[in-house]
Amino acid sequence: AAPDPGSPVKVNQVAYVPGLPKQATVVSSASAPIGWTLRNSAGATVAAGQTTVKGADALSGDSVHVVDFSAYDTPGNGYVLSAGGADSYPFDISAAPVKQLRYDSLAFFYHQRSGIAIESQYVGSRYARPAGHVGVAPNQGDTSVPCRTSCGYSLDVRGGWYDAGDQGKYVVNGGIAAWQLLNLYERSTDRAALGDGTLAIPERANGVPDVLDEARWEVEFLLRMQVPDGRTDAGMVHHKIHDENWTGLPMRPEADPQRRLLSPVSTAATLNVAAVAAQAARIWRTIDPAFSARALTAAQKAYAAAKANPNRLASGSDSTGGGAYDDAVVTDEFYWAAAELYTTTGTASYRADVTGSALYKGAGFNQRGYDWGWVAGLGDTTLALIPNDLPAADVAATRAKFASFADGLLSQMAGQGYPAPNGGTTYNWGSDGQIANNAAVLGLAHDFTGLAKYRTGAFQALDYLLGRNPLNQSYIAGYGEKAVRNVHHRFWANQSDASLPTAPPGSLSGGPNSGLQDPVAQAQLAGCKAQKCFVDDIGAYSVNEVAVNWNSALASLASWAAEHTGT
Ligand code: 9MR
Repeated sequence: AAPDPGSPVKVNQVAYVPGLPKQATVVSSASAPIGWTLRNSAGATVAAGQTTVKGADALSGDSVHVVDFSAYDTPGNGYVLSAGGADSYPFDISAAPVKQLRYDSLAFFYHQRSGIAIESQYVGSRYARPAGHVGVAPNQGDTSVPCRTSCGYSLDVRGGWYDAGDQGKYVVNGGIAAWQLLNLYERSTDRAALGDGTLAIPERANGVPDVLDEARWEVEFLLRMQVPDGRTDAGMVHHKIHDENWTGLPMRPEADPQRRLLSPVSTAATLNVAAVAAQAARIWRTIDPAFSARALTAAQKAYAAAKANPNRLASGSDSTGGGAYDDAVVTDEFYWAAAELYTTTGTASYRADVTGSALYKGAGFNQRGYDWGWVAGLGDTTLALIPNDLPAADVAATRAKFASFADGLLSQMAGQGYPAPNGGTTYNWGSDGQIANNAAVLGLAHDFTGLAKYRTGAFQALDYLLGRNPLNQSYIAGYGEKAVRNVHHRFWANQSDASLPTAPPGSLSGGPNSGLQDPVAQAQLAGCKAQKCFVDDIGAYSVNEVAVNWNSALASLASWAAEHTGT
């Protein structure tokens, strides 16, 4: 059976932000406006009005009306919106939850750490677990990992973050996630809010901003994936490391008995490390000069190796025991890596590679936004944000692309009953991650232009993720009355084993996927409209997994939103 769509009155179940637009969607086939009321927690009606008829909505198949209660702006808890005889879930008018979401979305990464005990003093006893994959039986990794196809060496690739609900570690995905954490720090207007002591992690009193400590956990792993000097392919980077065969579910990380193997090097992974290590080199220049220098050396070696090996594509059939993350086009990776190296070093050869790229001046965005397989927008973001010596007109042209991409998103959203910045009438695997990423671009467009419409669009995306959608589903664990619980995860597997926890607060589900690429989704969701192709079931991995690159997108959006509440 398809999931229950719940009340016809769909709201952001968590909070609308004071001073910003507040809209909800009502499922109704009435051809004329209907009345709505807003009640406070004492049951008193504090606002009332008429809906706007929107009609048939392609992404949901619903007939919808829109409620705009922006004029009511009194902070408080437990508001309920009613229309057509039905009540919404209760919600707040408050900036506090979005500020908390910044921290909870970042906390996800400590939970996902490999190679270190997750301690109850930071996460509580339910989420604590011993270190995974440090060579302690039954684990067979990750301290001396051989290659899947023989390479004559083993690497110590401990650490980093587990990718998702599986325990693989994939360079192209971990790299963009680390980049987003570093980028949200680079672009923050309130770095004190990201400083030391702001996250519950072991490094919370080391004098370094915690978001940087968290990202460094992954960067150190990425550097370990590089082929050492003196070996064939020195400087290139292995695409990924994961189990020889898929493990069952549940499977605590420390209990995983599978052999762990390195996949071959790839040009994409090599350029990904070049980009992220170059970004790290500039961020740690004064914080830790030795780490900065080590990162820069690795980045430059990686870039040179990739230029010498421009066509080492990861195999699409290397998907036993882990995802393939194959990518046939690496011009975007070359552009991104050159942009980071140039921004960090100012070196003429990197500059020439940036300005000579067909992607230069912001041809970088497409429907995939910031995606592990399409990274040009990451290069654009750095060139648009971080001071460099490029002509001012070129920087302006790059910035203008953010606004034009954002305009396209806003015009799509204007036609939708449940506005979400995701192009097309089908939704892809990880649509929630794409929505968060595109919303973060709306945020940048706002910052570059000062235009309020982009800020409105970015907050509307949060409304969608927090419940203003056809299934009344909050896709962020711990946020909202009907929040995801049973994400596809080997440790947060409460649905399979009651002794294990559900997903911790701030974890973002992958979200609706028209492709229905798992048996549970296929059995329950056949024929679904894009925004309804979702079920909160642990077996439904193509719609309800979590992943570092989706949570980094959410963290980027939440960090921006926390700084744009105006309160
Ligand atoms: O996010 C990935 C998505 O873009 C692909 O379409 C999908 C199928 O190849 O794989 C997704 O990544 C998964 C990876 O392969 C294995 N770990 C979990 C990832 C998130 O579901």
